[in-house]
Amino acid sequence: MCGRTLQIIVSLLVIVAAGPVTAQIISNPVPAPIEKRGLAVEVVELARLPDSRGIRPADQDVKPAGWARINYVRDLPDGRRFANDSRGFLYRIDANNQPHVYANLAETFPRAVYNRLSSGFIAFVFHPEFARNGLFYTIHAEHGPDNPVKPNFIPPGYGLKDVTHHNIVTEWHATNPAANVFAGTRRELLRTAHVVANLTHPLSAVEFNPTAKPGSEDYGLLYISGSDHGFSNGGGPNSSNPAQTQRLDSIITAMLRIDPRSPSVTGGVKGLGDYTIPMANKFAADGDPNTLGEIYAHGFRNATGCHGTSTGPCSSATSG
Ligand SMILES: [Ca+2]
Repeated sequence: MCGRTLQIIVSLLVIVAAGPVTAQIISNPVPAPIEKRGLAVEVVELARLPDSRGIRPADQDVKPAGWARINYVRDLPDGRRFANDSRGFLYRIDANNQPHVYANLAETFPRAVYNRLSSGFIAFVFHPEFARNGLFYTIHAEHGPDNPVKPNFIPPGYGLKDVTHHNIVTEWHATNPAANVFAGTRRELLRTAHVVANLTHPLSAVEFNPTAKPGSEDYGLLYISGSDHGFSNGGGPNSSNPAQTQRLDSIITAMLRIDPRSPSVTGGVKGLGDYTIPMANKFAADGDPNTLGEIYAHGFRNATGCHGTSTGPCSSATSG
């Protein structure tokens, strides 16, 4: 009896021990233990963005008491520093840490929606060759109903009548990249639709791989987000819909990697929007028209961006 019990316990231990090995689907990219080496981080107040409280009604502002709503701070190689207030302003912060409006997205996009934590003017990034080509990229969100612009992508099975919000990726072209106030043109790259009640988990990041060098495969390719467009918990009858999150004919939960140049310029393959599919992407060259070529990785609920590292072009954390 005692022997059988021991045998059962040993069998269970073997199963328990084998569990993590069989469940492991990726290798640990940082196998060595993390060592503490005495580094410390000191936080110093450098700049304060202008007070943007009250620029719109309280019910259209997710945090009306917040002085400003900063999402990103980016530095250009020429030394200029920029930060965005998601209420719709891109600021240049001068050498004395004083902010100046570089571009006014609140004025440019009157249909923008500001009532969620990630909303309004959500993200921006400069092209690695901004000094020469004057290109930078933004994400903002708009109200869907009565919007005169049609999305490039609506989740499969839904139609225009279901669309609640739009997620928009825009390319801006500064005529003079050295100018301290934006003047130039812009072009819409991609517009995707939410069909859940709230603007939950919108497109929220645009990034270039900062470690990519000119001539390398990843150079000049734009990474976008990794978002379930609220299908986990965005509210209303269309949320809590796991079937929407596991398809390769859809960008729901997908991090995208695109060549932001129009196919009319590159002569390459057009994506959902006005950009070119990089043929190095896994689903671009798989010979399957039902898998979207702009998908770089998928399965994200709400990725927090895509950051170049020494171990690869992109590392990201996802919440939830
Ligand atoms: Ca494909």
